[in-house]
Amino acid sequence: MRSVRHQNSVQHDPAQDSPTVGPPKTSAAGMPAVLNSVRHVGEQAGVRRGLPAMLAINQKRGFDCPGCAWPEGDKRHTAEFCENGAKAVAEEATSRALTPEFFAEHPVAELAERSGYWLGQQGRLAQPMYLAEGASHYEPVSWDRALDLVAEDLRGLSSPDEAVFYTSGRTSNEAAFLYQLFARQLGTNNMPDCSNMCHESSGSALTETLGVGKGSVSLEDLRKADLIIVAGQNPGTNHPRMLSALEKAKRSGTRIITVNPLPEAGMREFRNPQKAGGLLGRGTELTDLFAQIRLGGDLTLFSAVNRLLLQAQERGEEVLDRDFIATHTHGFEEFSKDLLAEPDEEFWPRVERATGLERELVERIAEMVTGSERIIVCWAMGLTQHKHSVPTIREVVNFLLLRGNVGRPGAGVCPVRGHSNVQGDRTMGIFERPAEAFLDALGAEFGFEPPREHGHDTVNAIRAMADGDVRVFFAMGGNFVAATPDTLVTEEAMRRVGLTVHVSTKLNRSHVVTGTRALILPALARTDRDLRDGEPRWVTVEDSMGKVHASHGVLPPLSEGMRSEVDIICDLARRVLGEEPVAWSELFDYDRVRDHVAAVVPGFEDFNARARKPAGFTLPHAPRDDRRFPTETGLANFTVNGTYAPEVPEGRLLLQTLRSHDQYNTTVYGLDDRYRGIKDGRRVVLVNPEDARELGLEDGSYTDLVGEWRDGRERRAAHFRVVHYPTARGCAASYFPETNVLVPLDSTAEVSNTPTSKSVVVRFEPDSGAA
Ligand SMILES: Nc1nc2c(c(=O)[nH]1)N[C@H]1C(S)=C(S)[C@@H](COP(=O)(O)OP(=O)(O)OC[C@H]3O[C@@H](n4cnc5c(=O)[nH]c(N)nc54)[C@H](O)[C@@H]3O)O[C@H]1N2
Ligand SMILES: Nc1nc2c(c(=O)[nH]1)N[C@H]1C(S)=C(S)[C@@H](COP(=O)(O)OP(=O)(O)OC[C@H]3O[C@@H](n4cnc5c(=O)[nH]c(N)nc54)[C@H](O)[C@@H]3O)O[C@H]1N2
Ligand SMILES: [Mo]
Repeated sequence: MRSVRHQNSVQHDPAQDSPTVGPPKTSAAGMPAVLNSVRHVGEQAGVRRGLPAMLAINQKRGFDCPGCAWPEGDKRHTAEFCENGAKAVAEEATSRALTPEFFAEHPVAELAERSGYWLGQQGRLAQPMYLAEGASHYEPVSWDRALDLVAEDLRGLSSPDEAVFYTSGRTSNEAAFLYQLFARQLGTNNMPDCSNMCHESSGSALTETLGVGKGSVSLEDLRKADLIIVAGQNPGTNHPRMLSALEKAKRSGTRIITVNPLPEAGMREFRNPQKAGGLLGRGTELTDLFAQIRLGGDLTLFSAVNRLLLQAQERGEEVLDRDFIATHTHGFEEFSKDLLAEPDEEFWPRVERATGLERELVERIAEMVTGSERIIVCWAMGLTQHKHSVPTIREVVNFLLLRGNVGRPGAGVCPVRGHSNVQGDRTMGIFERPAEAFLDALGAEFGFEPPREHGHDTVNAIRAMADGDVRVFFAMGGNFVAATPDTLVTEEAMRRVGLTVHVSTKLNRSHVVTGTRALILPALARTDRDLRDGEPRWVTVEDSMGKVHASHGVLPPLSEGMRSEVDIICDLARRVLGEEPVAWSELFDYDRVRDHVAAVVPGFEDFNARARKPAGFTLPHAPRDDRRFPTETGLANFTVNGTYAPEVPEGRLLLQTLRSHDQYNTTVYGLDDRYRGIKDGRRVVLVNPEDARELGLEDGSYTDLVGEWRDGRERRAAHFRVVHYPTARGCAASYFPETNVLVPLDSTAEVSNTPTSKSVVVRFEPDSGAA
């Protein structure tokens, strides 16, 4: 058997093994957030780079924050950022660069033993590096040679489907558009992206029910809402600027229901760091009602509320928007019949089991709903990463449709996106299952026939790699082997690829667990000034609310060896495909790229002119704009989803894998999770004290987590400190990527195929020791 060390495939430093734990915080932001921002920026970037960067974040002539996809309002503060935005910028704007000497000093085998945190701390990638077959070290290589190497392999494929083109969500619209054009001109739709692991369930559910896979609300709508439900989301850490929007809403009378297994500090009290009062510790209580739900209980909760609404209507209370239902929706009768079929004695015990919530609390939620004219539901990974995520989000849509809460001010769906341009990348065509209309328009604009067969998503790409069917793996950003599930399976799969190529900004695990040969291509990032022939270029991004705007880098790049993503794609594409029918050598000009986008992607007419407006422009959204629903029925669809509770055998808990306050996905900024009271370590598992007592897990003791899945294969994550924590009963929580080793590749959501990162059945075994 392999040693435990190798089973904990995302390596860690023993020095990080002894976290200290204090009580969780009950408020978020305030002065500690500001101090932390300053510390991170100071340590990484210094004053000379750090200060100009901080002043340009989210400003109209500055750059879009590389943190989350939360939109900017029209009025900007001088410092339009949050603590975690500051950390994202500090990480990118660092003044440390990785020299060829660094790679000469550290063999790849040694780098593979380092933690992701350590790798990221070493600095920005600064010149192309090549790992030859059988070599122990990366060596510097010229851009020409690097791109020739990739071109040779791509030209040598027996089918374009032997290549996979992954995308993470920071890529600009311009780069994403060219990247998908390149893959499709080459002849494949193998374009998995981080979205497959993120909001794919939202896209699937919303497209089927409303006809558009995106959110339907604006910042203005949040302020106008009477009720906002925040389910399965931790904005205090992951979308801190959303707290200012919620604070504004509260001030104009909005009520907030929070649905979460964890009492997250950010949803309790917010101390606005942009205001003197907030800095002095005067905060706003955000949550009016907290539903501490069990993991995976949301489908059942929304079904229960919907049933209460239907029953009230039957009693003659006019709680439904009957006009809206009659004019704009399809499937109401079937939905209503199904949800009312069971008698209460059978229905409610199931609700209580699945949600852990009492009937009385669900009834209070229903009362708040009937007392609210305008309702918005916000959600993130707590809703999207379960087996039944798509039915869950469809049921959220049912909930909103019942009272006509789509397509009018102050109401709608608000899936809160992760990466700062993940939504734009999909709009630009990064999708393994592109719409026919998109392919038609693309083919017509450039004069070629795009491939029609669907490509691999993230999970299927890993399967294809494991089967030895992938010869070139190309990643535009991201950290594929660390972000994906079933780490050991994925790493083995990656090692079967012939050539792995990563266009990246920072060193990560995917650079050290590679195919037979590997290339690292260093890219300019959001903060970097992008000059070509002395002329500055700028890109565009789309935020979570469908607003497109410009982003201008401001900092001089650390090294001349970095190139823009667009330049890398164009230079590679012309080597592989020549200049016909796509004139790749002309596409270094971003205005030209935008003209092509305008011709291919609906909503981008006159792109160049509109992107030059300081506030950008908002993409059309048929349900929001005119209550038009471009679904198969031409109406908004009610769907039948039932209820669902994940099965957890005796003596096991359901584990969610989530983010600490000091990380950005696989990028670890630091070792604290301030709001949850954790310091100096990441290998912790949060367990409800009652469950812990039953399982004999003492606070402060160490345990192994063992994943259970029907294939019987052992998945073990060793040496986690038990933390007694007020999470919902039956549930546990721990950080990713350390726990990705436990998420089975085959455990995915129905329809969306998203890994079930928020519901992993685990048992606890005695600590097998520090790695
Ligand atoms: N600073 C920072 N910002 C980020 C990121 C980051 O890593 N760091 N990542 C970005 C990305 S890519 C994304 S997708 C977003 C992620 O944003 P979030 O979705 O907020 O991130 P998670 O940490 O996965 O938190 C999931 C939340 O849902 C709750 N939850 C889990 N399961 C359930 C459930 O079954 N039901 C309910 N009701 N709640 C549940 C958890 O307790 C937790 O509060 O953030 C983006 N922004
Ligand atoms: N268990 C578990 N697994 C999860 C999740 C979970 O909640 N639980 N969440 C999932 C989610 S929501 C997501 S979105 C994925 C994230 O998956 P990914 O997007 O693949 O991962 P990141 O950690 O965001 O990628 C970080 C790397 O991107 C590179 N990078 C950063 N900025 C740029 C840039 O501007 N250009 C280029 N070219 N490269 C750049 C850097 O080299 C950095 O190391 O992870 C998923 N995995
Ligand atoms: Mo994400």
